[in-house]
Amino acid sequence: MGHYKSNVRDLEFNLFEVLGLGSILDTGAYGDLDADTVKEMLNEVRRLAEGPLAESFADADRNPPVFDPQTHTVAIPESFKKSFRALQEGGWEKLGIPEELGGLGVPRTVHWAISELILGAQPAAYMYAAGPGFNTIFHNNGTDEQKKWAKIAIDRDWGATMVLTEPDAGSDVGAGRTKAVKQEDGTWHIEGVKRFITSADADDLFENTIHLVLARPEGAGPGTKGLSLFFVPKFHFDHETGELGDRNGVFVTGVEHKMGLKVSATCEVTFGGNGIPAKGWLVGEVHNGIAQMFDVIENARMMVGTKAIATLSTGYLNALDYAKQRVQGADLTKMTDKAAPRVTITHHPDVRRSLASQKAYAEGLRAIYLYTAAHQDPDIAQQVSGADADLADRVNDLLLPIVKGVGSERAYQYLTESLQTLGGSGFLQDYPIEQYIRDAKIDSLYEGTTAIQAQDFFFRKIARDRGVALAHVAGQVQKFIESEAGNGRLKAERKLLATALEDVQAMAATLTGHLMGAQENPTELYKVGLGSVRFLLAVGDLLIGWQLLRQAEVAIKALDNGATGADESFYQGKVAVAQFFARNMLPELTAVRTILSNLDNDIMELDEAAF
Ligand code: ST9
Ligand code: FAD
Repeated sequence: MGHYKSNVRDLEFNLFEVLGLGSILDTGAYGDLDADTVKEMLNEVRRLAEGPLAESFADADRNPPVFDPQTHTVAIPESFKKSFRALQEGGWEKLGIPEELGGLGVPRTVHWAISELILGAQPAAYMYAAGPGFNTIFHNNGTDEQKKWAKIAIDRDWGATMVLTEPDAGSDVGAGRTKAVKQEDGTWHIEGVKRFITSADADDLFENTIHLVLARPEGAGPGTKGLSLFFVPKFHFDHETGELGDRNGVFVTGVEHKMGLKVSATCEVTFGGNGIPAKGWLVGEVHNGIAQMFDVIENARMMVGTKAIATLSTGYLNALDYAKQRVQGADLTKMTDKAAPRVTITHHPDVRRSLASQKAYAEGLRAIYLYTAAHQDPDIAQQVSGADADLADRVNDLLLPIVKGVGSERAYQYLTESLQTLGGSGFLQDYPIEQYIRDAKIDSLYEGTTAIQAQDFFFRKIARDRGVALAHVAGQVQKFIESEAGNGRLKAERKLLATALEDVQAMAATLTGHLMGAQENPTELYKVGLGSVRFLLAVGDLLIGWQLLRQAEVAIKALDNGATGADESFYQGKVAVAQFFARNMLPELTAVRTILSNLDNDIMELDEAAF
């Protein structure tokens, strides 16, 4: 048995019992795809994930990629390559792309549910498999001619990268100095050094790799708006047939030694500077680089959040498995009886508190990424929240920093609880959790750190949106609060949810007040910066509480309808965990509200020397 423990039952519950995907599929909106086929797909990928994908998880960690500076290549462990090929043979890396490009055209909810299984079992395989997705985005943004290249790249299974970061341009992408020099034939020469580029070399996994690179054309303005997006292949190729030609002047010049996610090669990449120019093509022949790159970033942020949540879920299920078997100590009520029978640790209240917290965040966050995915398809959004296409888009935008920022922070936080459940054994490499923690830490860092997610959430997704998407989601929460959900059994929890909603609305008003105040007094903005991560996490908790209670409502109905056996336990677990979260986590938002309402700039005025 490999390390990975999936939760297909919960995925199916979300898709079919909560989001009602079955009735949409029944309309024929997704061709022949029906609920049974989706369930078969989930189970097929589960087998792949628990078997061939999971198999190389530890080996690829202990034997990370090796860089050869002579050849500018990276050697990836054979065990991992075998896993990757199993993924590719199943064609799963093309799942989410449109049918006309060779994909299956499934709803985004199905795409992300299946992605969770891959990301939980072998996250780096998902990264190396970015080619078809990235090339779809290139296709969408490209000229008619470039669309053909994208199709070639997809058909030939080429790898792909997203290339933004430089030594002096991390969060501040607009500080990038890599330049683009226009050539007489209409192409560009890219010159500069990028760092931290995922999958920039991939051993022999692909015959070619295409890089989507942000660079500044000579004479262009400063900041992100002066950047343009270029298509830079590793090997030139015949633009009609795809046949490979000469090596292009883009070379990997280093590979990082990392804390986790080691088998995902993180590369320094030098454009030009090796005697061969790095030739690139301006994507779409328009200078609109940062907006085009954000098409990639939005998908990658969704991926990172889903990866973190997938890891928390398998961490929790591994901890649960261990807790059910580990015998240690007596029941607390018999603590003075030294001869009392020893019990499994699931009998200890603190272990139960911890397991319930892990379960709540794993399942609550899963519900959130799937609710977000539901707003990536207008027809599904309409059914799920009544949003039209424009509003669905805004809701998706609003929720992406929650999926990414809250998903990564809470996953890392609660994975330490998973480890703690195993006691000292959790610290050992005999169990996967220490690796989960190391592999998941990156999720709060790349694709925009949590601070960046929190600012994006407040300034762009709320203030700039004039609160439209937030009001829509808050309206959905309010509707639930006012409903009779739970048939009398969730009354107290809906009240707790009502308080949490009020708390979050008060926090939003406080931060908005500081934003307005900044017109008069610019340092008021510091208060937004001081409060924004807490606010992001608070909204995350509100939405998790709401989603868990919605699930509890569905579960209560199923129990009332006479669910038995494993189903009965599943639904009981849903009700219990929703109540646990409402009673144990939601009240904390009142304290956060108080903290945010008392923000001051003292810490900003403190001399650096005093830190
Ligand atoms: C990285 C990669 O870390 C790590 C993992 C790689 C894994 C690869 C595999 C992935 C597989 C995924 C599969 C996908 C499958 C796809 C399937 C498809 C079918 N939303 O606020 P301003 C734009 S990579 C949208 O003034 P600053 C917008 O155009 C490195 N657009 O920003 C805007 O103009 P306007 C990741 C947004 O102050 C313009 O930017 N690095 C958004 O100039 C300027 O906006 C980072 O993430 C948005 N949320 O710059 C950097 N925000 O306003 C983090 C901005 O006119 N830093 N735009 O609309 C930031 O995000 C900064 O806030 C900043 C600031 C750079 C945007
Ligand atoms: P910095 O930007 O220097 O941030 C340092 C600290 O300061 C952080 O805590 C941050 O939150 C904080 N901070 C910075 N600016 C602000 C601000 N304005 N407000 C508040 N706080 C702030 N990049 C790519 O282009 N392509 C890739 O494929 C890719 N893959 C990666 C893989 C790995 C393993 C790693 C580690 C990185 C990868 N990156 C990639 C780069 C990644 O996106 C950046 O590391 C990330 O955006 C943060 O930039 P930085 O490391 O320079 O940190």
